[in-house]
Amino acid sequence: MEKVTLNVKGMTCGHCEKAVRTALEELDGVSKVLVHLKEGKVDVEFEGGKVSNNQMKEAIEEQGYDVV
Ligand SMILES: [Cu+2]
Repeated sequence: MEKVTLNVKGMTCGHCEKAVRTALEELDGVSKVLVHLKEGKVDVEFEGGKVSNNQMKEAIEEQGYDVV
């Protein structure tokens, strides 16, 4: 299992948190998502061969948030 912390811009409330968390959880290979709303950070645990950082970035961006 691998871990990454993504810096996500634009999350302001519980709705944003849920949108980002759900988008990531729907990706095959993602096992755990922890959103730190105030810090604008998202911890992700995932299976390295199954999902890439780029896929996570795209899933978040599709929800309208920026990964920096
Ligand atoms: Cu919001």
